[in-house]
Amino acid sequence: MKKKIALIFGVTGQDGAYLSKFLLKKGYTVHGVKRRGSTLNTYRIDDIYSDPLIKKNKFYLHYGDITDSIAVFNIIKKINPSEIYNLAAQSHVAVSFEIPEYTTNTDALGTLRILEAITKINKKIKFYQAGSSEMFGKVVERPQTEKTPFYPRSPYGVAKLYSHWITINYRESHNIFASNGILFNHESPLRGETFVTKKIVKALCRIKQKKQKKLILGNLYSKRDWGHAIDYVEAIWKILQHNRPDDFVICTGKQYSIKQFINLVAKNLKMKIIWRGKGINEKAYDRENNCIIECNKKYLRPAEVDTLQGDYSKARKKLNWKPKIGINGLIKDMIAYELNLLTDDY
Ligand code: NAP
Ligand code: F7E
Repeated sequence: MKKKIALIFGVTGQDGAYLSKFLLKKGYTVHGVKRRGSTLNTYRIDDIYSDPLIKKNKFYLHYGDITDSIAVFNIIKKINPSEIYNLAAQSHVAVSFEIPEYTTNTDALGTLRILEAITKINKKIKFYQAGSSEMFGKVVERPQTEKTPFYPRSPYGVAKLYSHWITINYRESHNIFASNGILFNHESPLRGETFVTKKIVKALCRIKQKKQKKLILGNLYSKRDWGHAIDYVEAIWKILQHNRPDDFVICTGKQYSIKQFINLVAKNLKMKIIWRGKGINEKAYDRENNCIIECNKKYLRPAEVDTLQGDYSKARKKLNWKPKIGINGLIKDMIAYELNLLTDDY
């Protein structure tokens, strides 16, 4: 079999870390692109990275930024990978309202830069684009499939939609193997700290151990179709191993509100919580009547995505993929990680 070389943009993120480990296990040589920062941003991949001079596995890092066309071109030319995974993005929906131009440069034009480099360097390189259920936004049907019309509700969603269509356009006009994953929310112990699931799990673990008093959230009633990142990186890989380039919805088919997610986390932690009040004044109290969760307008978005629920029938049929970890497995994994950190903290 020909040696497989993967190049991952966004290697330091949640999915980048899980995908790197998955591909290394499959025998790939993995190259990742990371941004230079004044602080270290490699904590999610430190366990697989080792000094190039004492290398144990085939994992290499390169400095780069997908807002920089020259860097993108030079890295692809130098590595000449068999597969490119574009996971790099300003991925926070709320933040995209504050920095829409930067979000567009990264999440939309970044994709164009990679695709254009592929057409100039080697049209045989396979390309994966990390699309999002945020493109469905104000959903026009339920559940959402590959055929559901898009209606993005944020600069992030709009930028991802550009990437979705430019990927299809390069596939059709340049005849390259370019595929879109349309991934619904997926979480894990490695999820960024400002996303709602991680915020909830971390805070409730800390509150239970009396290391924090309160958690402040925004909208408790939006609904999401949450899966585990471990399952979703397998789907990402399968998308590029399919016999032809195509687009796939990846999800669990189940949805929960933020409030239901909180209740499930509390139940797993054996914490009793009582809800009182309505709207922005809704609060949760513990057994001793201390307020442990409240809402603040600061965390509401200018436009919300109220409900997401996908249908993964196409991925099941064509990729033989289905999610293995349900919401309770996900929550247990996230809680175990946080409690372990708190133990290390003593
Ligand atoms: P994440 O944890 O936020 O990781 C994003 C990665 O992109 C990080 O490695 C980040 O680097 C990098 N990045 C950001 N801006 C960049 C730039 N200008 N140049 C190069 N790299 C840059 O996101 P994730 O949850 O792993 O998601 C992976 C991808 O899937 C993203 O494109 C996201 O939009 C998309 N997606 C995610 C979900 C989800 O639920 N997780 C669902 C659908 C789609 P730093 O570490 O330096 O910040
Ligand atoms: O918000 C509500 C918030 O930021 C989920 C990204 O990975 O998935 C993610 O985007 C919901 C929203 O994820 C807080 O209003 C309430 O309705 O965890 P989130 P997201 O916006 O769904 C998609 C598929 C992606 O592609 C994105 O990259 O939770 N919510 N209170 C809150 N959200 C946050 N972040 N913080 C709160 O305090």
